[in-house]
Amino acid sequence: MFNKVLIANRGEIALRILRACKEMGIETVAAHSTADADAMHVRLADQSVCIGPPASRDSYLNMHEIVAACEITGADAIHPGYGFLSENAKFAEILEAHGITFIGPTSEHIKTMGDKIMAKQTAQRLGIPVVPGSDGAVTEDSEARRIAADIGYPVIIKAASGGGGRGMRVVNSEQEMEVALQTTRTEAGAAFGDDAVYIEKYLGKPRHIEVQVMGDGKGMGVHLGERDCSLQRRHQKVLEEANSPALTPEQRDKIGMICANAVGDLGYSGAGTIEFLYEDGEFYFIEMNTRLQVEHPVTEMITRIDLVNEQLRVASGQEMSFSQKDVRFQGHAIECRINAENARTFVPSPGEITYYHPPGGLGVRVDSGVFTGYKIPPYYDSLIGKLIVVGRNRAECLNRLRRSLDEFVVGGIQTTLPLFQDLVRNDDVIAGDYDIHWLENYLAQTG
Ligand code: MV4
Repeated sequence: MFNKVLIANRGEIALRILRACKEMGIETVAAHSTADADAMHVRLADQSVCIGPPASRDSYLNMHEIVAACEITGADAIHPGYGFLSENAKFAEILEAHGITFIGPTSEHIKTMGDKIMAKQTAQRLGIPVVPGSDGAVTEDSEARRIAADIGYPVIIKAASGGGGRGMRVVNSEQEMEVALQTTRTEAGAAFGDDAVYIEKYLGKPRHIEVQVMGDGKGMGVHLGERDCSLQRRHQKVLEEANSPALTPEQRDKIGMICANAVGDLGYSGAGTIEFLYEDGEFYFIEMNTRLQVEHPVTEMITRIDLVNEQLRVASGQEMSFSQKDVRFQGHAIECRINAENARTFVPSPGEITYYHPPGGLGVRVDSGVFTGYKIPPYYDSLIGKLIVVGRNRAECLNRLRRSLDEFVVGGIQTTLPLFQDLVRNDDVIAGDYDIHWLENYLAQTG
């Protein structure tokens, strides 16, 4: 196992990683920007190193400063968290060259999954169901029209280097194809330096369901069930739950085992998430994320497996602490992302938290780094914490979530807590009856 891990991230996830390290007797180094000198994880870490000014590109994205911080402190591994350098193949490659362990998959696996065309071809080869569409990149109008006529309109054009909702365009008829193809290519070239695009059948009312996987890098893969992340706004997830209210145990086992076997065959190492659109009882692969995700706690709450602990084990060459037969899904968990934003306009609300009272009690977990007197800097993502609630079933989970939200007080700034107060009392949310467009429609209707 590692002696010392450098945490190349900030906020709640930096604290989450620090906690796992502490429980495993691993020393920690917090690599932080000047704006985060007073952060909770910096105070709790064994050592801290300032890696630059507030702007992310000069600190949390500054590979050379981070490698230098590693060498100064003698850290033998880096945990990248999510965002920032977590899916940067070049960073993983640099660390490989420096003999520092990147806590995540190989740079090759990151590269493959970062290219959405390669990712889809790899998924298909491994037996994962994919969305019908072009076999690889499409360059000619005639080819695009032939494929679209074949699968039927509407179709969606996606940039190979896009992902997470960037570089996509829906095409409703053949007349729109030429302009749409040209525009998407040009935009992709400008945004990603790669104008390769591909075509898929457009699914109109899917759910977003993702499967948590882990590989040991030696051919063993496991799945930890799925999360339903359909409640989102502008490709930002708002509320996530495990299990998905839409799946039966048989469906879970089937898609889960397909993913577990695929990850094993790939020789994948560490935690990953295989994202699907789910419509009319069918799964369609869209992307694979090669990092720990924001919403990983809902999986932890229903499996009682510490995903960061397992990442550290696998990255250091140990076996995972469990195998597939040990995985049991018990109860139901929901996560609410608490952002420092106005709950209706989503305008960021940085500043001083003058009062902070998180909820507690049975089945309640709050992952956050904030406290009374903490000043939220304006330079980063507005996520300030996550409320995660677990119950023996979905109804109990929702009751517990309602009372937890009633207890949660954050003063001095605006947060998204009032939105959740409304959502947990909505009939569709209570019934689990929503797709990826539900929240945006709800927000448009309720003003
Ligand atoms: C789609 C789709 C419909 N059909 N692909 C958006 C993010 C990116 N990961 C994939 N996305 C979509 N791909 C096909 N063939 C609809 C979306 C989509 C979406 C997906 C997941 C969660 C929220 C979404 C919101 C709008 C569109």
